[in-house]
Amino acid sequence: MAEPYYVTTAISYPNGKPHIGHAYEAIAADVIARHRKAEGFDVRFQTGTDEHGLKMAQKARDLGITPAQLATEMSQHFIDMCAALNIEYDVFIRTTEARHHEATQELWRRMEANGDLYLDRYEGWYSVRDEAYYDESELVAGEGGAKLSPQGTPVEWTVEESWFFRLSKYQDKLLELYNSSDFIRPDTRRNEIQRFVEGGLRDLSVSRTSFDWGIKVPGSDNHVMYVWVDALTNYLTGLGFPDESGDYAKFWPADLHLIGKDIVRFHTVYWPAFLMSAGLPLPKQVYGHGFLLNRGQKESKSLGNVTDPIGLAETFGVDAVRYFLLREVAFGQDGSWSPEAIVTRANAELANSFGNLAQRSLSMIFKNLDGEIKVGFEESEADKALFAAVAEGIAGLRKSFTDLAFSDGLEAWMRAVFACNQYVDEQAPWTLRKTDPARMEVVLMTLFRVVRDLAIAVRPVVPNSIDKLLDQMGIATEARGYASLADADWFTALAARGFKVEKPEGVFPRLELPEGTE
Ligand code: ME8
Repeated sequence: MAEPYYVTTAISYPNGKPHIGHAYEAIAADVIARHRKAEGFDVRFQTGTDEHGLKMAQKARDLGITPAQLATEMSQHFIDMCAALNIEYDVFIRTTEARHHEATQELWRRMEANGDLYLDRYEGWYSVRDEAYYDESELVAGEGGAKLSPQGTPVEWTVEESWFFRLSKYQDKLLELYNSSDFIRPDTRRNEIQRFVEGGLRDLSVSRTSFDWGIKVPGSDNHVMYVWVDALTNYLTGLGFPDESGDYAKFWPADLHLIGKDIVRFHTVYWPAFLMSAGLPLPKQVYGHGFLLNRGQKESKSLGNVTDPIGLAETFGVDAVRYFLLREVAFGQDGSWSPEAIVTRANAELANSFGNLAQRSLSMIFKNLDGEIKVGFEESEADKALFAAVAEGIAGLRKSFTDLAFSDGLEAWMRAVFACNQYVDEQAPWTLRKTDPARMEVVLMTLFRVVRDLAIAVRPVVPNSIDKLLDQMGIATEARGYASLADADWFTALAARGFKVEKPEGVFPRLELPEGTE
């Protein structure tokens, strides 16, 4: 039976439309899910929206609608974004769903049963924008001496009765977790969190009484849970928890929570502590990716540089955007995008290198061999060397993708593409056509085989385009996973069933900068 693999994104606050950061995270998670599927895993991929909390309540009040209306309207934009970006999730969770209230209340009861929840009075700083409590010592001075959170957001002094979670009790266990596993990646984030926890943990305020847009605390009706207790539990809800059979039994603990660097503390301090308290297994890994900037600047409403990811996919094509984001940014670090950078990268690597290789290989087979697949010839040293170079590139891609080093993986793949283009130039099949037609056949068939292999390898990143290409090459949908790379018979089987290459159509168009780009 296939090994299960469970990957999640953060669930987004639908207090506005999705931005490029949401798109980036969804695309990265989607590539991880597709890569694991191609490797043969039984994959579960979950994303969704985080609909409670003060931030949502305040935004709805500003707009003069209810938080439920805001959540429903805005959540749809995230669903639409996923469709536009070809994000193949299994579950899209909304935290306002009844099943999620049930799961979260059950987690609460288990933490309470373990003696980790007590009622007290909270007095301290809260940032609505971060939905986070901060210590006085963590605050920084803003303009005119205003107190700001370490993320630069406004904080307000809050005093209210609150339930507390005994976070302090988990300090040693958390440090042990960080030291004994790859729980937090990359290392920079691990070090950051380790220092924070070593500095000492205070008990955490986990309920609020000053507003009611949230999940009710069991047996304490005037309290709603702190939105992060609610939000983090989504990862269990989507598997059917508190029912611990079925999907939960199969997929929990999660293999990977993919999130951005600003919410690592919630996922690597609070979340494992809640789970330890409730006696549930911990996720295997939390990866905090970097931020995506617009020409080096954070996108914000006040700068007027907020990008609509759906528009981006419409302008450049979804696969060019997906490829660009994973190729350009060293995963884990911050990265920048611009229209020029997308166009340059997509044209150089997708259109001119791989696209051109595929297009000219198929065209020559169509024109010179009447589209026929030929078998039963001797490979020369040059052919063998090319197969080896391609196998090496693909092995590099697979290893790097498993390690979430997407840019390295695509670079290894590109090296193999370059080797193929060099082979075409050196073998010059257009000359062989006149001088040695038998050798030309071998060269063209070698190209057909390596193009198919390279296409399968990069399919998780640019699935639409690759599927169009593989359709033209007669490769069945179920033969597009990495296992097919090891199938020694595919090529003779294709010839045996009389498959012929038709006049090919390019699948990676050359892009132009949209008019009006500065
Ligand atoms: O934090 N570049 O929601 P969110 C890359 N609801 N990633 C970015 C980014 C950027 N410029 N801006 C934000 C929340 N992100 C919570 C999560 S999970 C149980 C609850 C990432 O809508 C951010 O780091 O503010 C997070 O992983 C995701 O987008 C959603 O952010």
